[in-house]
Amino acid sequence: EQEKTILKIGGMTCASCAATVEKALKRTSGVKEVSVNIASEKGTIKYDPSKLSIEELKEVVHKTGYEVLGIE
Ligand code: 9UX
Repeated sequence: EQEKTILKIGGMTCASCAATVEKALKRTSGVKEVSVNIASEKGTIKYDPSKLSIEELKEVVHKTGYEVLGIE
């Protein structure tokens, strides 16, 4: 099972910020693919919805110190 979501992420001001968010998501169980784009401030995530929810994905981002501004 796989779903794709795009999170709008706030507070990333450099490429290192984006890498931090990307790494945190990548090591989360149930996350299949992650791409965080600093310019668009969007994180595209493919994940298994039977393993984790969008709320949990948002929490991972929040715990890295950035904000989830919305879901697309
Ligand atoms: Mo992005 Mo930071 O710079 O200390 S990782 S602002």
